[in-house]
Order: sequence, then structure tokens, then C-alpha cells
Amino acid sequence: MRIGLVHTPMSIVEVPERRSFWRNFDRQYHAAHPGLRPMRRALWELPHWMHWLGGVLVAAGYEDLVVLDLYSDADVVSGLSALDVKLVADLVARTPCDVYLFSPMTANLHFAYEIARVVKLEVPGAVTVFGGVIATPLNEEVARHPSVDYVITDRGEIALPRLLRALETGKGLDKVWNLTRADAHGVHVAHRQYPAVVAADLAPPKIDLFPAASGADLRYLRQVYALGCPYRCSFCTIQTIGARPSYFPIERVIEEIRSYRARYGEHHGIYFGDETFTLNSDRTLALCRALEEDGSVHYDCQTRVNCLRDGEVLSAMQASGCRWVEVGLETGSQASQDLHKNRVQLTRVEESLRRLRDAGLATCSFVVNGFPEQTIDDMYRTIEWVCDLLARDLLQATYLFGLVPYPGSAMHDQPERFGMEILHHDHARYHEDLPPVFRSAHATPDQVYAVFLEGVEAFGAAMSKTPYFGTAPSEAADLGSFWRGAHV
Ligand code: B12
Ligand code: SF4
Repeated sequence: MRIGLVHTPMSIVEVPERRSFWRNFDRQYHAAHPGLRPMRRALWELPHWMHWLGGVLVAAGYEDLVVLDLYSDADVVSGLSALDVKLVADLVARTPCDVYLFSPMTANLHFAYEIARVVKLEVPGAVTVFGGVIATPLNEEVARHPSVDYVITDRGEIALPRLLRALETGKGLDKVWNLTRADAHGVHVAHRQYPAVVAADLAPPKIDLFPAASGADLRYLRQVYALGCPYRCSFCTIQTIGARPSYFPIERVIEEIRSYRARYGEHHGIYFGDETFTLNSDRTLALCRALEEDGSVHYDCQTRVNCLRDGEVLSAMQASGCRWVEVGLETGSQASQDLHKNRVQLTRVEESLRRLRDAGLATCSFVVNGFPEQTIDDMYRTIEWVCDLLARDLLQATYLFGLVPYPGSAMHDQPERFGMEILHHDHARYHEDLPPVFRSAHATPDQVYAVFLEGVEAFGAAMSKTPYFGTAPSEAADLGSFWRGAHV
């Protein structure tokens, strides 16, 4: 059985204010990452789910795997929803498979449908299977799409090989769990769930899915130490990965890093994909010790600002090669923190950021514009606050995104609880660089978007500062084409 893994492209939203934002963001990033090479094409990172489930498939005896990369081909998409169907059809026709796997996000679900439609035309008889962060909460809707045969909800490690076996043998489809499918009689949802496979029991990833030359298209290599997050932020949709972090053995983490670098480039840094890298000090310290001993790894990670109080952990991170820490600040309003992001005390943020900086760690924040309980003035206050943190070198860089109530998030499922009126379900416009898809009592989508654009401009200007860590690349330096395009 030949299995195609489809890397669905993202739409392109041109926001002129983003140009200098990303340019200055990138200068800060390069300064903190000496030796970083610009990406040849913006693949950004390897699609993790493919390597992860690819490993599971190989372990189950399905070795004939092929990637259809429509993501890094700059010509496939123009604008929000125009897909070059001919290019897609050519690729699909050149890559006939028995089964095609899709893992779209919300904002590119429409592209995945369109590609599945082309698959059905070009390779009659091929089966399409959807899974992941949007197919899970919208399982019934996705299964009803005429070009989708099966939806696997939640974790896919057990369900996917069982589905493939049932398709191969023509038997036992009704015994596959985590499965949704539609036929002339309606939608059928399996009523049972497989347990999540603990990290230590997972098959090793299939490293070599992409050609080695794709290493030139990557910003970094993603590695997971712990999968899962115990917090419940109202806007987050990580329900597919579980609430209780499950840790990979440290030897396996180091081994995977070596294997990925051996294929895609020894120069690559690592991005630790753990939602909260510093959640458990003992665990983090154990990994840092192993990384320091190895001595060849430099890495980025992300965490929550309330999980940064242990000075020993911060020193160990610095000593083990950590160069860049991303923290979710989201908003400068304590009332919003309490509503959407439990356990973050704004009065302690500066202290945590100072501790990071003084430990020698560059810090970048995630900021979200447009929480529904906020007035326009509240939103401006967040922007001023973050600009001030940047100016005082407590932050080296920041992201800014518009709030999107993604299906699967608490906000989407109970908008009234948050004072939101969701205006439409055109998911192509569920995009963090576009006007909000909801209205609140305090602001219209246009008003919120105007603040967002000003925020992008203000943050871009604030990031033009001289870097606190490292040296900014010269104006003439080739940073690649990353900052010229859209990145959401
Ligand atoms: C890696 C990652 C990225 C990477 C790569 C994404 C990619 N296309 O490969 C990058 C950095 C590019 C990225 C960007 C963005 N991302 Co992102 N990203 C993630 C992240 C952190 C990890 C995904 C992952 O690898 N998880 C580990 C794997 C094992 O879990 P998994 O993907 O859920 O897969 C399991 C199951 O879901 C299932 N499964 C998944 N796919 C499939 C497919 C089939 C066929 C089957 C059977 C099963 C199956 O089986 C897997 C194993 O159990 C997630 C958060 C998270 N922790 O999941 C956000 C997440 C997916 N991203 C998100 C968002 C919003 C974005 C951005 C729009 C953010 C932004 N403002 O820039 C951009 C999109 C930009 C772009 N141009 O692509 C949201 C998605 C929201 C949504 N519901 O649509 C998430 C969930 C984060 C969040 N907190 O809400 N992202
Ligand atoms: S936003 Fe981060 S901390 Fe909050 S639930 Fe999602 S992964 Fe966890």
C-alpha cells in the first residue's frame, strides 16, 4: 500500500505593516542565533505529524510513504483561497497513492478539501483520510465533505494503522475506533477511543521523509521532550495531545536530534516543541544536563511566564545551549489573564523576564490582540506595555496575532461565556492576520483590526533596536526571503 502524506499550503494575507515587522523580528532572531542560515524556500520546519505518524506506519509494516509538499511551493497559492489546481493535479498525478493523509489547520482546511477533490479526480479509487487539530473538533462536518473518506479524531497512532489494515483486508472497519465516516445513511462516529500512547512507547519517527536537500529550507528542527499541556487557555486547541505531559526518554531525544541533524544539516538548531518546557524543574534539569554533556546542540523553547521562577533551571538552560525562549504574555490586562490564561500574575512578569535576560537567554513573547472583554483602550495599553518591555530589553522580540476562536477552543464552543458573537464559519478567514470573526460588546471587528495594524507597526519599530544579545546582521546581509512574505 502506497501512502501519500500531504503538506497542505497556507493562504497568503498581505499586510504591508508586516514587512518591517518581520524584517526587524528576523534581525533580532539572527542576532541571537549566530551562524543561522537563511531559508532557501520557506518550509520553516518539517511537518512534525508526518515524521511522527510515518514512524508509526513503518513500525506497522507500511513502508511505502511519500510526501506531497504543497506548502513550500510558493506558486501553489495566491491570496486567501486561490489554489493553482493544475500544479496540484500535476503533483498528484506524478504521485499516485492508495491512501492520502491530510492534517490541515483551520485556516487551510479549504485547501485540503480542494486537494482531496483533485486526488479523487486524478487517482480514482484512492482513499483520503483527514486527522489533526481541525478534523478532530469538526469530525462530522469534515467527514461529510464529498472528497473525504475517513476522519481520525484525536491521537492517530493506534487508529491509523488499524484503519489501513481494515481497508487492506476489507474487514473490521466497524471495529476501528476514533473513526468518523459518512455514507448514504448518514455520519457514523465510533463510540470508543483508543488510549493515548505514552511517549516512551512510541515508534521512532520516520526521519528521512523529505530529501536531505530540504534542510536548506528549514529554520530549525523540531524536537519534543514532553507531549501534553496541563493548562487550559480559552483560545488554545491542543486537545489532540493530552493534558498530562508524557516524556520521551532523554537518550531518545538526543538520538533523534542526532538523526535529524545528520540528514538535514548539522548546523541546525533545535526548537523544543514542548508546550511548557520548564513545567517540571527536575525533568528540565535532567534534559539540560544531557544536552550540556553532548555540547553540540543549541536550541529554542517555549514556556509559560509562571513557570520561570527556578533560577537553577534558567542557568542550566543557558549552559546547555538555549538561545531563545518564547513565552505567552498574550495581554497586559490582569482581568483578561484571569479569564483566558490561568495562573499568570502580571505583577511578576517583569521579574521573570529580567531573570531570563540576566541568565543570558533572549526572550520573545506571544501577544494576542482583541480579547472580547477588552475595550479599544485596553488593547492599546497592551501594545504600549509590550513596546516598553522591548525598549527596556526585557524582551528581544515579540509576535503579535489577532484573536481567533478556533473550533475546538473553549471560546469557539461557548462564545457567549466570553461575550463573543461569532459572525461566520468561513474558516478560510479564521486567520490571525485578518479582522476578527466575532463581535464583542466593546469593539467592532474593524476597530479591533485597526489596533492590530498599529500594533504590528509599533512592534516592528520597537524591534529595530540594537539587539541586547549578539550583533545584528548588517543592512546588506542576506537574511533570505523569509521576511518578505506572509507568515501566518
Ligand atoms: C508545529 C506547529 C506549527 C509549525 C508547523 C505546522 C505544520 N504545518 O506542520 C509552524 C511553526 C509552521 C506552525 C505555524 C502555525 N501554527 Co502551529 N502548531 C504547531 C504545534 C506547536 C505542534 C504540532 C505538532 O507537531 N504536534 C505534535 C503532533 C504529534 O500532534 P498533532 O499534530 O496533534 O498530531 C497527532 C493527532 O492530532 C493526530 N493527527 C494529526 N494529523 C493527522 C493526520 C492524519 C491523517 C491522522 C490519521 C492523524 C493525525 O495524530 C498525531 C499523533 O497522535 C501545534 C500545537 C500542538 N502542540 O499541537 C500548533 C498549532 C497546530 N498551530 C496553530 C496555529 C494557529 C498556527 C499558526 C496559524 C500560528 C500563527 N499565528 O502563525 C501558524 C500557521 C502558519 C503557517 N504558515 O503554517 C494552532 C492550530 C489552531 C487550529 N485549530 O487551526 C495549534 C493547534 C496551536 C494552538 N495552540 O492552538 N505551527
Ligand atoms: S496556550 Fe500554551 S499553556 Fe495554554 S493551554 Fe495552550 S499549550 Fe497550554
